[in-house]
Amino acid sequence: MTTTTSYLQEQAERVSIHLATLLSENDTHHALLFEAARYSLLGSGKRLRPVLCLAATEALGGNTDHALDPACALEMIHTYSLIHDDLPCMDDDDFRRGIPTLHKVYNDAHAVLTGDFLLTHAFGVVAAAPHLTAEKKVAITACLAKRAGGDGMVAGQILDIAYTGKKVSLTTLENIHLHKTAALITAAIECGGIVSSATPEQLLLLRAIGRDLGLAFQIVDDIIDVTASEAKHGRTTSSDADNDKLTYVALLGVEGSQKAAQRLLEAVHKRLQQLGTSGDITHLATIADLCVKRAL
Ligand code: GRG
Repeated sequence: MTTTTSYLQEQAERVSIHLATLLSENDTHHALLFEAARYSLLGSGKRLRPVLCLAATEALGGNTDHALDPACALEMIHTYSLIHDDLPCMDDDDFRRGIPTLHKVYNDAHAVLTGDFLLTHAFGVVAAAPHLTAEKKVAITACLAKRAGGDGMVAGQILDIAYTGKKVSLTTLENIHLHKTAALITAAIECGGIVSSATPEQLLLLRAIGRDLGLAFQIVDDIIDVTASEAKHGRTTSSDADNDKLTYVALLGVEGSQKAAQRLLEAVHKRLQQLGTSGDITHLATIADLCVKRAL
């Protein structure tokens, strides 16, 4: 059996290869747009959301080849959100995935349009997926629209901006991150369930797993933001603090945040056991562990 790290690497590579085919280098018609999209998309992302989609498909006993297109659509939506989030009107970041942000290489307008293109292309990829029934394509489209849009990630980003620099309660912070971060992670797991024809009860469990794992992922992101800054700069200020963002660490401390992430992870494992599936939950379970124990 492959280890979790090699499973992750293999599946991430599988996703990257398929992504490259979905954004052809040979499209000379729209070369500038495709080149910019490829710059951001084919870089060094962890591919967490697509790999979660594949692992959830496996957990429910489905065929992961059939999940590859929705998995890539998720990565396109995630990458668009990063491109827009890095713009001067949002977080104003100069580097992403170890390379200069897209608007630094091209310009702000080009970055906005490349993000728009990746978002729309994602839905085109789902519509054209060769192995999915029309019913599954509709269910995946609805799921992606809900979790990436006004009831998910975009709503979370709006809340995040509205509360920047303000004092917020733990409940408000949780609500921001449930939308901004956990919604797309939930979509990844849910799409795996749809591909594998999960029952309504299993879909409910998958949604709860996505919610808890997404929140745990964000809490760990906040911890890494502080601890990496400490290790790197010998100071407790972080990029979140620099951007006047409230974090779990600011509200709960590092230890309290670690405990909260651990509690969420335990809930994820409990629900995975309740799925009652004939599929193999091993990889989904170990990726969940990695989300909480990661250092990046
Ligand atoms: C602009 C609509 C819109 C939304 C932006 C994703 C996002 C919402 C903002 C990015 C800022 C941020 C730190 C969000 C929290 C989620 C998160 C940790 C994103 C980074 O995801 P990773 O770690 O990144 O999976 P890679 O590069 O590995 O894919």
